Amino acid sequence: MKKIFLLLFVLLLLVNYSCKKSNDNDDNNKENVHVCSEFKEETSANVEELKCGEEYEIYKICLECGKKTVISKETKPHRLITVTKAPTCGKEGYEKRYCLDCGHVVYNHIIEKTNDHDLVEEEPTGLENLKCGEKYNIYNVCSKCGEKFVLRTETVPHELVVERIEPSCGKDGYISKHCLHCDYIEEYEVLPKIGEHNFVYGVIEEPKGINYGLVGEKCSNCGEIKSSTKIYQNGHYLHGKLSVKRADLVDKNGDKFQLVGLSTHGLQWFSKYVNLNTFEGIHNEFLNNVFRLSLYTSENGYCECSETKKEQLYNTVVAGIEAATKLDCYVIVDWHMLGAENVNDKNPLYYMEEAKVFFDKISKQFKDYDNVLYEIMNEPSGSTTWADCKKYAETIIPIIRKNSDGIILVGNPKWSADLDSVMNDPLVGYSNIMYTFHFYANDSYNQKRLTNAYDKGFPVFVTEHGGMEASGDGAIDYDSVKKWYTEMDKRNISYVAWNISNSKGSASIIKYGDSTMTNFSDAHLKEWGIYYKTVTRSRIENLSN
Ligand code: IDC
Repeated sequence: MKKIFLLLFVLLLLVNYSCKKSNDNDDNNKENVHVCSEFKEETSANVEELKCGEEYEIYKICLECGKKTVISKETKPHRLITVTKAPTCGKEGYEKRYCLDCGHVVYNHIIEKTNDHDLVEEEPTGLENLKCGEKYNIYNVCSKCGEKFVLRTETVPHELVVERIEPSCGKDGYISKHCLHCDYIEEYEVLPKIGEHNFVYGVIEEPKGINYGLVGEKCSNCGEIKSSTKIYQNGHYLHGKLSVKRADLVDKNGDKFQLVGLSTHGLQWFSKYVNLNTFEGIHNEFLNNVFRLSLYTSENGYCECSETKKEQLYNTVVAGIEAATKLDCYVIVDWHMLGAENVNDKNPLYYMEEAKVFFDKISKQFKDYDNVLYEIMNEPSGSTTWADCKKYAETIIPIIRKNSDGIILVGNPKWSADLDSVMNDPLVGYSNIMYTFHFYANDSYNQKRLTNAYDKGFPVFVTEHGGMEASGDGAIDYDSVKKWYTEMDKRNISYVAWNISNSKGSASIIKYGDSTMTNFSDAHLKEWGIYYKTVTRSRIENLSN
């Protein structure tokens, strides 16, 4: 630029000089010699519109004569700028000089990337989709630029486990070290079989306290268990066939033995509770060792229903015996004559023909079951005398005895609460006979009648009782019922509570309307059920002490 100004200055001097020179001549040539003195400047093109590098001239034009004199020749210059972009670890930078107008690049220096990555090893993902032996890469990833670099290649390993199957009789065992995920086996060793099985039936595990034990077939060589069932301290497996020794019920070893349990309600109404699952649910909670099956004779019961219904009722008794047996329990088949609606049924003689057929059939069918007890008349009442009961008993007992030596439970007048009349004229000539006694603790039953009978050597069995009124309803008289339990327990007298059902009345253990079939936890039970559970459980809990 300076140069251009200097040039312009010199040119101006020269022009001035030439104009002066002309002026000098003016004296001689005054009229026709013009001297340029005022000028304007112009360019040969609009510089704004020119492209970089295009040339133009600057003129000086005399304002008087219009004489155009070139002052200078110019070139439109670039408008150059320099931009820089710093490099990063993964990307080059640059310094670039170029023209803002035409884009002409003067230079573009690439600046090397810095390569100072901040590398972090990446956790491999998706390994679960790979098979053993497949390869996968572990990457390093730059936390700044995200660039990934293979760090190493790895192989999906086997997950080895050692499995040991003991040899048994007739079957090799093995130790195998193999992969959990594929067929790869690293080591395999055969453990040769140990002779042949020798299954022996017996106790596999003793019951302890309220915990059950196991009985079944176990191989004496290898210990393999083929089949097993639960047994209980108070159960049939350990106590076996029962018999009567003077006033006492005794077990197979001749030891005093008490049955404590629950009765069903009338099977014509509540057969739904007579099945293995329900009995098991009851048994799990109550730890009872006896169930009583109440086969009502009247009220649409066994003697007052269609043949089809009769067969169903019989099958319900069978199902009840089978279920109780599977649960290591004893079971009472109760000919539940009652006369609640049919007054004739207050006397056992009324349906004696039916009783003969029934007891013959059932005792024959279960002649090999020594856990079945036969209660041949529930509650004679009204005008029924002990003589009537005795006559009936003397008819039925021999029928049962043809098939079974099991315990036979004999009822008596006044709803089986009249043991005095029994004692005056007992049955003679039969073994394993017990007399029943029923009481409802919130009514005036004479406890002495029961305790006296026992104390005088009469075998008695409370096949039905309740803590409430004899109606099967009303409040539980705890003071009274506890006294009954104390007296009975003192004397090894067995007892069964009325009843497993959800019917109305405080005597049924399941809440009215509750539909539970297998869960007999307290939430499903009435006050009576909850309380009686503590009574029955304490029986077996005490056994363990
Ligand atoms: C009751 C039932 C009741 C039924 C009635 C008549 O709880 O739902 O309507 O029998 O069938 C007995 C009887 C027994 C009675 C029970 C309670 O053996 O069948 O059950 N009870 O009244 N003797 C004394 C009381």
